[in-house]
Amino acid sequence: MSDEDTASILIIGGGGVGTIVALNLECGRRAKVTLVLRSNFDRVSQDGFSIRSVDHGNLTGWQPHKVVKKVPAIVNGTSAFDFVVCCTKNIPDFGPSIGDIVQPAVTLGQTTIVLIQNGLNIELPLVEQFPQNTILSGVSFMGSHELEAGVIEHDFEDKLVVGAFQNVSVDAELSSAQARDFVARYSAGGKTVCEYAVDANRSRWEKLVYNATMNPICAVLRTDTATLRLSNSIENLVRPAMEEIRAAASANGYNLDAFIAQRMIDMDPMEIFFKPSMCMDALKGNLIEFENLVGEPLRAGKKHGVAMPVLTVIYDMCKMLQWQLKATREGRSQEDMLKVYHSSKP
Ligand SMILES: *[C@@H]1O[C@H](CO)[C@@H](O)[C@H](O)[C@H]1NC(C)=O
Ligand SMILES: *[C@@H]1O[C@H](CO)[C@@H](O)[C@H](O)[C@H]1NC(C)=O
Ligand SMILES: *[C@@H]1O[C@H](CO)[C@@H](O)[C@H](O)[C@H]1NC(C)=O
Ligand SMILES: *[C@@H]1O[C@H](CO)[C@@H](O)[C@H](O)[C@H]1NC(C)=O
Ligand SMILES: CC(=O)N[C@H]1CO[C@H](CO)[C@@H](O)[C@@H]1O
Repeated sequence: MSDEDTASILIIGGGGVGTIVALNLECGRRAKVTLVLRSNFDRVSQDGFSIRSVDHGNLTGWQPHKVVKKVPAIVNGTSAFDFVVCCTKNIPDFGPSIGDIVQPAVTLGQTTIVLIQNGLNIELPLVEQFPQNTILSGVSFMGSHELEAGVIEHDFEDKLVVGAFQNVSVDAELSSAQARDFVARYSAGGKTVCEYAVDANRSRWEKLVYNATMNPICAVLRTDTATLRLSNSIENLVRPAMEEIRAAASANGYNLDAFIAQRMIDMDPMEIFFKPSMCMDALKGNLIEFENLVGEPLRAGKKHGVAMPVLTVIYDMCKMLQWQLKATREGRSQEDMLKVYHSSKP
């Protein structure tokens, strides 16, 4: 553990969002950041990051306190880290779980785990795996991506909402104090907006009005949000899907305002023909985050009897798209696929 004023923070994931989170925490001088990199490790450990940021200006050769290639394991039961922050994509239908990824660096009952990821209910598996640790829920509104290894373009201002995820076995006051502490450290540089929220679920639902609808529809069609508007697909497809999310949010205790669908429809300037993140992932052949962005809100709505026919179709389209992406990545042949199909039949 480090002294009171400088927390030792491990950040997992040094892509668009994780790198800016690291940069912002270090610029406040109340955090010493170790950043876990994967594909860009060689490039960054040699030359540092090249960053073009709306909040921080242009930097070349930037590195946090330390970069590492894999999640460091705790030594002799004491964690070197006050916070472990996860900024990776969250794809529960593939690969190791987020809990297993953070696990080596977490001291039970001590380390605070922060998720800065998209989607609903992503905290639940962590609460189950680490019932004695504080889990913080972070919702980021920044726009930032990696153009090539180690080159980051941060073009939409950082705004982060952080709240404690409540669990009976962790003292509520302690966990909200930890949320406020993280917010203070994140705000210390004075270059970004970071807000404490009693309940970050509300921000998650708000984001889903866009991310469970426009985002997957663009991914399935490999198109942009301007094209959805130009082709008159809003009234029969996009808006009804958005209203289903609003109804599901309301059934779960979060009343979103009546104009939120229109705001989300108008959000991206037409001129930029914006392709949302899931579409970019599909175009690059990466897997999509559809379970937490579409599946969870769908299940949460249905649990309360909300009719969600449009979201159900979007969800199944995503399932097919994910299946296609996996088959391509794994180079499965049609013959192999049929073999699996026939052998799984009774
Ligand atoms: C950063 O670099 C870009 C070109 O790469 C330039 O257009 C922009 O003005 C620079 N911004 C600052 C704050 O220096
Ligand atoms: C861990 O504990 C063992 C036994 O107490 C000790 O020999 C070793 O030096 C410790 N390692 C570190 C890195 O502190
Ligand atoms: C807290 O975590 C425990 C252990 O996983 C779980 O049984 C319990 O339901 C959780 N409580 C809340 C309020 O989420
Ligand atoms: C957020 O929603 C989940 C269920 O989806 C619930 O367990 C949790 O208590 C809610 N609120 C907070 C502050 O965590
Ligand atoms: C992962 C994801 O879907 N992110 C998108 C969520 O919505 C914002 C806009 O609110 C997009 O910028 C992200 O790409």
